[in-house]
Amino acid sequence: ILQLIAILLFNNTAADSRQEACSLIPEAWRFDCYPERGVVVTKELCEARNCCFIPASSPASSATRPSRRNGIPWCFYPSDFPSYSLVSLNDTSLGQKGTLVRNVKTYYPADILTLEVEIRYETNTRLRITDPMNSRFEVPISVPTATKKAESPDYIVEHSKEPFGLRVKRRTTGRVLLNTTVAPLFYADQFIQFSTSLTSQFIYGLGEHRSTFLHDVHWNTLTMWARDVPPMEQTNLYGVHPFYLAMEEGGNAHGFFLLNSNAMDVALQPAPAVTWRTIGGILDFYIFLGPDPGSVIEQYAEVIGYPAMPIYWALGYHLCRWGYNTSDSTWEVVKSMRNYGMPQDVQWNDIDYMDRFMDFTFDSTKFATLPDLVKDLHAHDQRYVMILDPGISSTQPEGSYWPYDEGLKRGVFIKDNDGKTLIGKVWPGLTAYPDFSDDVTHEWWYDNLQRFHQKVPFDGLWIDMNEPSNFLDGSTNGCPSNSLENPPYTPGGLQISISVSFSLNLLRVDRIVLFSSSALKRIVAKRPFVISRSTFPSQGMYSGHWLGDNRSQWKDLYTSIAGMLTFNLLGIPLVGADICGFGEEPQEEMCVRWTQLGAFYPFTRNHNAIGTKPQDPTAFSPLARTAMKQALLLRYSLFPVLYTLFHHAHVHGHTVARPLMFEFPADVRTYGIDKQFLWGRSLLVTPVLDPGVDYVDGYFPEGLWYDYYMGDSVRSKGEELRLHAPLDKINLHLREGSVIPTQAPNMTLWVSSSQPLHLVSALSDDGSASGDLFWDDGESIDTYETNQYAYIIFSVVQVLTLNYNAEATYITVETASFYGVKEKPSRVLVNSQDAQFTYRTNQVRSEVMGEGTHTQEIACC
Ligand code: MIG
Repeated sequence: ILQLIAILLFNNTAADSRQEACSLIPEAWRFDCYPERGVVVTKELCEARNCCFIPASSPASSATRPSRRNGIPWCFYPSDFPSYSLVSLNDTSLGQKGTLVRNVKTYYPADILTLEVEIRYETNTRLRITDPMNSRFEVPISVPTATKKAESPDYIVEHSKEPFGLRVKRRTTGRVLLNTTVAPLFYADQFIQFSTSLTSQFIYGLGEHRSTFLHDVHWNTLTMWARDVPPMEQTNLYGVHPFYLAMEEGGNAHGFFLLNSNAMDVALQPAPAVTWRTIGGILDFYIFLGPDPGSVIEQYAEVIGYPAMPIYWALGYHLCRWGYNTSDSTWEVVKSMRNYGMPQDVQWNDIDYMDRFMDFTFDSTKFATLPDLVKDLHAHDQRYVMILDPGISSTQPEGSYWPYDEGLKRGVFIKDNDGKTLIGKVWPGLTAYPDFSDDVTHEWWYDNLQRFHQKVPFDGLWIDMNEPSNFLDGSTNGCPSNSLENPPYTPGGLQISISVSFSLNLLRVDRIVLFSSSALKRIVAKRPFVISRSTFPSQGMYSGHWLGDNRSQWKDLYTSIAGMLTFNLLGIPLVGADICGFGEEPQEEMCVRWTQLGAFYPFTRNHNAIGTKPQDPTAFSPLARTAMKQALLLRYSLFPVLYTLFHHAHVHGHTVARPLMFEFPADVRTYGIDKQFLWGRSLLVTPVLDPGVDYVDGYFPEGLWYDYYMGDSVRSKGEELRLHAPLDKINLHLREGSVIPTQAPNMTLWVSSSQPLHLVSALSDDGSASGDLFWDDGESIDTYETNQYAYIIFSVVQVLTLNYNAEATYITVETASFYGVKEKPSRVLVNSQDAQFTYRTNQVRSEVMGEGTHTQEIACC
């Protein structure tokens, strides 16, 4: 009996001291030991995992979980939870390689007890940490390979042996950018998990989600698994981007990229810290040292690939809707746009052009005039884009539908576990899914496109439903029953069909986009234009993206800015939301405001769902129409600026639509801004996002800003300013020190881009300014790479000089404005010749024109 009492007492004491150790862990630092959703975690369940169980004191602010476990986990790892130990570490030519061993199994099946870890010092600003076992699935995107260790890295890597953990520090500041010792490492066959502290609560990226630009770290779990679902908060959407950008003190920034395409959760908590939880693949991640936000994105682009240089008309206005119903009614809209002098470069068709929704067909009755419509568009320097879905109808009588027959013959379709073609269901009914990981499929896809192009000479492609979407669960045979279908842990706790059929999702790289892009290159022999709904890192090299099925609501107008900025971080700058909203019907005022904002989406398309009223610009009152036209003309006049920004995205990995914090990283007040943004470094856009107002409040970082239209200056101390914003105006400001090239707008970019330039210089206090222009034929492939372009640097130091990389006599300057000129100059000289000019407060506008003059110098003020 005594013995028994002693044992009980002893046990109690052990339990007490354990409980005490558990309670010492601050709530913000509790790492969830029971992330499975939909389970009510009891003390018993929790303790069966050897974790701490403490009901949390208060619910968290952002409730991301059902039941009482919202926010702060009640079941969390104790500090001595078993993990891996580092048993050896050796130097390699690139860094180090170590062996990790776990002695105690976890509660997930198939723990991998011995691991290798390789630390590669790839460049001075890029560190890669990977597990080089190679026997597991790796994402098939090509990344640069380093051959020798970086000589003077901006980072220091430290490790702890028992339990194993890594710490990465910024050399200059000592700031810890990564610290995996905060929670145990898991590496089971279908459950890989690690955590790290974050440098601050300022974390961005992690697409695709509908959220504010700045993520909330208050117990906010972001799930990643490509899925066809309209944009809603707290759920995984069309694309997968396991990349974040994080701010440090003093305006430094770094990036983190997990190269893994399996379904995963990324759990943010207020410590601040993040937990990565994926159900397959390997551990393979990068850290980019920046040190400013822009260079982080450049370094990320270097790994995933630089965005494509778009064909010029990609930057024009696109008009689309689902439910035009006939080619004639599509044509009517095009004509009506022309009648009103409304800029439009591209007309689109949704699935209604197809014969019973089958790819590579068109409805021979309702869309009988489609080929003529396309011909007419081309005659007006306009372009045509139509939709394609990956699912191929599998139920047509043999001999009547070439894409399926031929696909079967060539064996391009994904098979189920029994080796039969896997059949799902999409718009055309039952469908087979091409296996886009296979090169045979590449040729088959090209053949289909090429054959269709002979009937309808389309110019670009819109790829929808490529998550891939399936209206069935799994297939006509349901889902197979295996461990892939029933993983021990399901990210997001969602019903996510992890069917073998969806190996495409496991591969994740949207090769349908790659194939479409390369086929287009062969068929039209110009820069391919592809817009895709589903995306993965590296896809910016081939396509742009629209933000999916939003609604005609003010809130959607607002969240589109965050979506656009996030995709600019993710290497897909050619992005925009459906202007005026896809679902529901917009009020006129909202559609005007949306068209104004949309004029500054890098990709600007008005698109609308079936069964809703027309919402193209011509469908509204004369007042609204005029305001929309003005916004579109403004965009067209800024085309040289936008085009040049895309050049920098393509060559350097720069963002096009840019968050304010990228230009003002030292100003913490810019960190959360997602109601305003910049084009490049110098154009500040402040749209109206609310109904019934004729003003807008915007934040102006410290400095001198000029009203784009009038040239009036505002000097800001770094403050919010109220701006006048009547219905027909979107506020646009030029940052001091910039020179931008503009053109007289027209109804197509083909016409307007041949106009001479008007240069606008916004002078700093000391009278200086600079800017640039990239110019080429707008459509040939690889003009930069083959040196077929002009590049001009504008700089004002008393005199505006134009520095050409090559003889570019075809670029002419017609006028030049100078904002910030305090007194009327006595003369303005162009190439040393007196030129005509006008002066009004603060502003000189000078005529430059002279037939065939090659402007080199404007001496103004
Ligand atoms: O199941 O093609 O996001 O833009 O209009 C819906 C019809 C399929 C979804 C796309 C949307 C498109 C619609 N598509």
